[in-house]
Amino acid sequence: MNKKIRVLIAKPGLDGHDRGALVIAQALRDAGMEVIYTGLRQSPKQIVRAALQEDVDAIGLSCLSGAHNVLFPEVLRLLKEEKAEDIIVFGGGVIPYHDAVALEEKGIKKIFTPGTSTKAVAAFVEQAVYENLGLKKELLQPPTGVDHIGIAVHSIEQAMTFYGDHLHLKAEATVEVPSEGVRVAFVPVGNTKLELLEPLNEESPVAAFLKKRGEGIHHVAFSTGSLEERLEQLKKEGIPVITDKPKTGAGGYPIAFLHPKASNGVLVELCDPKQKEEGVKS
Ligand code: B12
Repeated sequence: MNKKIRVLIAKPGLDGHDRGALVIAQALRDAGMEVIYTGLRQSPKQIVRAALQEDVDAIGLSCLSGAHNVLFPEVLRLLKEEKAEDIIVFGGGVIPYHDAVALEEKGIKKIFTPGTSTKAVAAFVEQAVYENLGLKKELLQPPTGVDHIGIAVHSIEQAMTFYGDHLHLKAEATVEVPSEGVRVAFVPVGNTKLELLEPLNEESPVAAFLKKRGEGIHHVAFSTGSLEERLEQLKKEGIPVITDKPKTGAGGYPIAFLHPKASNGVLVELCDPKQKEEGVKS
C-alpha cells in the first residue's frame, strides 16, 4: 500500500506532560508516517483547525492531566460540526480503564495507556487508516465468540463419566490428530463446546502439559474471521505467536495459537470455524 499516512499528534488543554506525545510522534514517523505535532496547550478548536489544514487521516490526542473526558469528546464534536468525522481520532495518556471504554463508545477509535508498546500504536494506526479508506480487511474487531475451551485429560472416557453422567452432555465422535499427538473429543455446550484433549504419546505437547500442570484448562479458542491477516496484524503489534501460519485443527477449520505470555498465562487459540462451514480449505 503506497499511501503515506498523515497524523496530527495533539496536546489538548493545560497539560504540560509531553514525553508520551513525543514518543508516539517519533514511533509513527519511524513507521513511515508523516506526523505533525501541535505542541503543548492547544484548544480543541485549534486542534481541529490544524487537522483540517494539514489534511490528516488521523488525530492522536495525548492527555495526562485528567481532563480527557471533556477535551476528547469536544474534538469529536467539532470534527462533526466541520463534517470531518471521517478523520480517525485515537488517544492516550493517564486515562482510567472505564473512562477509556466510555470514550471509545463515544467515537474515539482507541485509547492507549502507560506501558503501551509504540509498535502496537503504529500497527493500529496503519490498520485503522487503511480500513477507513476501504483499502484493507477489517481486523480491528473483537472475536465473535468462544468457539471452545480445551481441557487436558489423561483419558477422554474417564472424563466423560463426569461430563456425560452428571452434566448429561454428549461427546461427538473422537478424532485423532497424530501431528499434535492427541485424541480429541468435542462436547457441545450451548453455543460453544469443550474440547477434551488426551495425549496419544509421551511426545505430545498435551502430555508435557499434564506432567507440568496436571489435568485442567489447556486453552481458550476464540472465533475470528480473516485468520491469516489477523495473525499478521498481531505480529506487527508485537504479540508473540506459537503458530506462524494458520493450520487445520481437529475441528477441520484453520487455527493458530498465541503465546501465553501475551495473554496473562492463558494459551489463546484463534480459529475460523466459518471456513469449515463454507468448505474453504486453509
Ligand atoms: C514525568 C512526569 C512529570 C514531568 C513532565 C515532564 C514532561 N515534559 O513531560 C513534570 C515533573 C514536569 C510533571 C509535572 C506535573 N505532574 Co506529572 N508525571 C510525570 C510522570 C512521573 C511520568 C510521565 C511520563 O513522562 N511518562 C513517560 C511517557 C513516555 O509515558 P506516557 O506519557 O504515559 O505515554 C505513554 C502512554 O500513556 C501512551 N500515550 C501518551 N500520550 C499518547 C498519545 C497518543 C496519541 C497515544 C496513541 C498514546 C499516548 O503512550 C505512551 C507510550 O507508552 C507521571 C506518572 C506516571 N507514571 O505516568 C506523572 C503524572 C502524569 N503527573 C501528575 C501530576 C499531578 C503532575 C503535576 C500536576 C504535579 C504538580 N502538582 O505540579 C504537574 C503538572 C505539570 C503540567 N504543567 O501539566 C499525575 C497526573 C494525575 C492524573 N492525571 O490524575 C501523574 C499521573 C503522577 C501521579 N501518579 O499522580 N510530571
